[in-house]
Amino acid sequence: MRFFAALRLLLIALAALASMPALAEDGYDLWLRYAPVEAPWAARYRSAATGIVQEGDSPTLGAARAELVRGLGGLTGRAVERVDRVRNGAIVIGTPASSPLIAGLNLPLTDLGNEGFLIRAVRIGGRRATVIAANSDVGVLYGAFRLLRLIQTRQPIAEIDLADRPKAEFRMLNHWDNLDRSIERGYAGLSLWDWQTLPRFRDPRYTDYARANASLGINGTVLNNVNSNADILTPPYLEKVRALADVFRPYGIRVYLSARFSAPMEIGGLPTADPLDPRVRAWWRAKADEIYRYVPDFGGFLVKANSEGQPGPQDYRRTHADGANMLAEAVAPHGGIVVWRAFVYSNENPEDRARQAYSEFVPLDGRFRDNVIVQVKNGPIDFQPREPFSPLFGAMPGTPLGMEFQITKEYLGFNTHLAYLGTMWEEVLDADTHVRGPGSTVARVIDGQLHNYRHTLVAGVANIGNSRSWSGSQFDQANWYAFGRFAWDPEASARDIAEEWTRMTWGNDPALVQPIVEMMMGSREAVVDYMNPLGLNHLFATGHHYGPGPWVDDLLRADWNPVYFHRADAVGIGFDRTRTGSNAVAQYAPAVAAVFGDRQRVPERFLLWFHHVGWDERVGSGRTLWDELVVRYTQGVETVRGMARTWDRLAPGIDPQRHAEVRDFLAIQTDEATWWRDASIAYFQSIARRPLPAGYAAPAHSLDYYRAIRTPYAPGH
Ligand code: BDP
Repeated sequence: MRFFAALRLLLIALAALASMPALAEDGYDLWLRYAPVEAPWAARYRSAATGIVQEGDSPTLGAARAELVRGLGGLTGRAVERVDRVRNGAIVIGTPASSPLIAGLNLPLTDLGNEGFLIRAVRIGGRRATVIAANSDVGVLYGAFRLLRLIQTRQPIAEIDLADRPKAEFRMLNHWDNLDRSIERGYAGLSLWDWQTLPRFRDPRYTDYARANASLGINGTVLNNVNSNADILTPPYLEKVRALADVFRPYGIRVYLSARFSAPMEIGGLPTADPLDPRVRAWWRAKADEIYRYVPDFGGFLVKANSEGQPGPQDYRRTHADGANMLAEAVAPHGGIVVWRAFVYSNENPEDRARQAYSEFVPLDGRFRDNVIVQVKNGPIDFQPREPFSPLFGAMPGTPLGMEFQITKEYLGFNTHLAYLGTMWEEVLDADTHVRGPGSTVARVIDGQLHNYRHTLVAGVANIGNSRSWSGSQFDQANWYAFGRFAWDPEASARDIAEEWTRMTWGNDPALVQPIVEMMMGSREAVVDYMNPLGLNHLFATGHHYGPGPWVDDLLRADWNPVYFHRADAVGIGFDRTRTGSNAVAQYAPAVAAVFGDRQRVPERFLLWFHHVGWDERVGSGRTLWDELVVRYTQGVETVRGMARTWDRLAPGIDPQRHAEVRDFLAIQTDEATWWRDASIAYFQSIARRPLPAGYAAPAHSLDYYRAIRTPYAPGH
């Protein structure tokens, strides 16, 4: 009797343990947690993963195998080792060149390019096996990560036959990291790159960083800030850059550097940086040769020139093409590329800031060397919570244009606000430029289909630092993840990506997956609502961009002031960019311009981006514009409260440390969303001079109170 009672207790205790979420996760493992698969699936996956056959060897094949050993071991709860010959359930990895077994299978690999892969269930000598085959070792690595993802998200693999390849050639992170390890617009701690202890000490995190990127197919990383320091190009730093490149190479990741245009003067002792001066050209050629001696597969340069005070070719009355081509000529013999940013605007130029990049770059179409890519921010202004797509997309058929997304949430609540950016990027990529008729989406510009670009690029400003969770918050990991997935496939679905990430990061229980995905899918719209509804933008506090500052009107440059962007007056609010205003609409294809330029047809989400609208004019809901603004601001806060409630309910299924962090961040977000709502309503009400709609609470404080808030130590600045 006592025995059975004790047994019962033991069983209850075991059951409790089994149903308890894994303890003490802090997010370090990202979406590569490889937590054990639950019962019905475990047996299936075990029988399809009994050992790994790898013929031939290379650092990259070794990395692929190591990931499979680690991942399959964790997922199946049983050691999966390298084996010498094919047995039932073996996983065979390699290329036709490295593996006679794979060569003998005559697999259809020709269409997979250099980085694609094939995963297929086959029989080898009568035994069941799964092959991961590719034309290159890095393709095999990507295939290994894909197989693991399928298991992590509980997909059947017994009959698998899956081929995939990336749609963009360059899939690149841009780190805005400084040499003192501060990060411009970084909210996740210090830079991962510990320049002080490099090159000797290679922090194991560098390898985990590479693994995470390779799991998404990210194949390039720019190590330093676009507001760059020429010292990165000097030998002591090139030694350190080499060490990082050596760690990343097996994972298919090339290193790039942001080049300071005036470097020939600062570290080269020349009196000029004029791109047409032969001494300057010779200096850059020699510098490129030197860099390639350190890093033979160096990717090339990223350049921010003549933008926000950075030096550039226009200092010498040369064009962006002159500047880019000089650098392109220097790296061309080594197979490098130059990524030249189109984020330019000038104070002397009174033209609407939304028009300036187009005005400067379109006349240069076709004038760039063939190893130059022009990198364009998604919208015409600057990474705002919502912008229409940049009119440059579709307007430069003779110049490869790359996409620049901002993963770090400078304008969407730093690391504390839960905002899934997949929906924002999908909105931009799906937007139809109409330049070659309907269906000319931005995605098809970017992946080169539309204009047959010789190079294609998707870049993202990284949100990665040395915080334990890498991104400064659990949910910001989803943005790193989504960026990588969209870079691989610009036509991917934000919802599918959110679901994948959720399954890998939080668990496969539908009771978790469904509510978390719903939270994510609505989260960015909530930020738009409580910060910048109905097409408003750039209403942030000065410098650090933390919190609202719609009243700011005293900055040096007109187009740094929020009042420049919202143009609220006694009559109404919004920037007239139609023919009666700046006519920025004319930079879009006629079919698009006709919609954006028409007050009746413009999508409401862009209403005040393109139109100055009277406070009492009616909008889609039937309310007046003023009432609608108040409703949207309030709705944004309500959505955040709803996310917090959902999250509380999910506590039993989530490990305590990660759950608590998200819970507390949602509380911060609730406070800050309320701050945004109240401050914005207080300010706009002082101009509109209209009462709040019935049932909507007045701001908690006076306008003066909000105007007096100062936060000089806000991060990232
Ligand atoms: C702005 C950021 C600034 C960057 C700039 C850029 O506030 O820190 O240097 O973008 O992209 O949004 O160059």
